[in-house]
Amino acid sequence: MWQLHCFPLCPFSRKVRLALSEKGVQFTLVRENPWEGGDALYALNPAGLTPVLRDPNKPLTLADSRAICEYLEETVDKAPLILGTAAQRAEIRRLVAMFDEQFFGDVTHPMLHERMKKRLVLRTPPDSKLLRETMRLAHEHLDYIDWLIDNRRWLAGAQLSLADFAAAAQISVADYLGGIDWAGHEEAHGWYRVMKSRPSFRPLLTEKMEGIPAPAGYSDPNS
Ligand SMILES: N[C@@H](CCC(=O)N[C@@H](CS)C(=O)NCC(=O)O)C(=O)O
Repeated sequence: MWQLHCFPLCPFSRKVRLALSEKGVQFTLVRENPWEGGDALYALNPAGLTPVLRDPNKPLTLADSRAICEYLEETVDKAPLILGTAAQRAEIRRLVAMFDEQFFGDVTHPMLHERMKKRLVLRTPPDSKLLRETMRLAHEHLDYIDWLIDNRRWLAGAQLSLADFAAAAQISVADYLGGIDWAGHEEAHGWYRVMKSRPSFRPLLTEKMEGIPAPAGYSDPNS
């Protein structure tokens, strides 16, 4: 069976977990703390990053969430997530890249640093000025999701796609860390409630990161 090396608040691992579940692929979780720089993770992925997806029986080791999702798309027929015409697939990939890079850089990464790493590893208080700027940038990203949902059924078009899972994975981590304020974002909030209510999302929402409690409403699909 596949083993996914990850930690609960890794947004890229969450995207892979959602893709695996949507496609009905069985997997188990193997806990990694990439910030510890352990040799075992570097042996699996020379970049030292999670996620890594490994099948010890084949043996086959895949690293980088986009490479992993593309592999799953090419090898599992069920529930295509990069679908449609070439232009539609390009739009899905554009949005996946945007959430993986811009949203992560502007919002998820600073939230993880300020509210997870400083608490668990560095043992220093968060920088409130930086957190305010992160929340401001989160609003800009949510404005764009509002616009997409005003104009499309799902983020990339008429079909549910990997773009929705990439975005929801990033938002779910930022939300766990208190970085999402839905005020003024009815469209984005409605879309996220639908994503949260999918069976593939349930295991993510009930999982906890030790030492960091999730805020009220985080795991409630109606909230
Ligand atoms: N492009 C990579 C990014 C992976 C990544 O940045 N993973 C983070 C965790 S969210 C990591 O392992 N960071 C190393 C650290 O925290 O020291 C992917 O899509 O898989």
